[in-house]
Amino acid sequence: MKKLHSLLLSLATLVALPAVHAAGEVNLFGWSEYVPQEVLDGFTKETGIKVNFETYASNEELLSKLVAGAGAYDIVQPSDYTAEVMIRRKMLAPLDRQKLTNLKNIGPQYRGMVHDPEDKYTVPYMTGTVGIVVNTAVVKDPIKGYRDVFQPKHRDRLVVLNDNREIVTWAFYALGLPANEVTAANLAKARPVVASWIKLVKVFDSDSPKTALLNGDVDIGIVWSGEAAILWNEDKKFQYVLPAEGAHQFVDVLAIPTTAKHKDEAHQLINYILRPEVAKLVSDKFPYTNPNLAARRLLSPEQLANPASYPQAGNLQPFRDIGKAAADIDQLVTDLKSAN
Ligand code: SPD
Repeated sequence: MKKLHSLLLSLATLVALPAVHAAGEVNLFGWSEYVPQEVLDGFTKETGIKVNFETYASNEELLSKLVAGAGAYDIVQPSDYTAEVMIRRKMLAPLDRQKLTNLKNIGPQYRGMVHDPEDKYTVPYMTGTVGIVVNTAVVKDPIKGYRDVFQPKHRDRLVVLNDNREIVTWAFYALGLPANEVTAANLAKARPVVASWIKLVKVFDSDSPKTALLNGDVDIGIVWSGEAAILWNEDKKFQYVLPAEGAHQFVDVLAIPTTAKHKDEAHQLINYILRPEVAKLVSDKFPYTNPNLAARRLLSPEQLANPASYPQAGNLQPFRDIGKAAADIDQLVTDLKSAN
């Protein structure tokens, strides 16, 4: 009888094997054009853990898909202000610091930031700015800020991010309004400005705004700094300008949703990405500002001299959680785009 029992136990272990295999995967939901496939392949090669990777192009898309597919994602990559929203809504799990031994590589200036003051839920992945790219072979006038970009003479020569919060905030900056004071009165002031700007845009693209510039379809863009850095690497005629009126500085983070089913694997992947040589691969492919100072030490002087990746100065401001006003921004831009 004892023998039969132990046989049954061993059989049960065998039957349970697929469950062990199922734990050997991790579902990453990240920004498009941001996580090199070779990083994920390197992790799988070393650990045997399969990485399923889905992408999004805006924080709003991340939030809605995460709510709809709760449990489907183990790591997400929100921007700082969206992480703030997720922490408030209890959508993020506290991180186990003991499993994140490489956290020490993140620079002190990127720790204890306003979106996660105790570094309880988030790990900085990449930081960057939103600025203007000018094809200086074509555009000879000085472009210093948003009002220089959105001029009738540039109609159909512009690409901008397809990001409602960004677009409305550019109008706030141009009007001298604080970026995070999204009141009904301020939105009413921004509305005619955004309406006139939208009419001039040829391409709205958050995934790869560089493409329209590279193809020569447009001459000026308002884009993520990493996109601008790639353009500058391609051709020095693509100059990056941080708008004088103010520019958005973001920190995109890695975090684990409370609903994640593979939290241990998620910690392993985050810790892997925090390795200097792995974080360097991210910079090589997507040259944003790397908050991993140990990785930065591995970059070439040319990489560090890229003015879009590592800008010298600027009037930089972070976005904050603005609660329900985010929906008002979406409504405003959706209305104006459909009226266009
Ligand atoms: N393709 C990667 C883009 C990353 C942009 N993150 C910043 C978003 C701020 N709204």
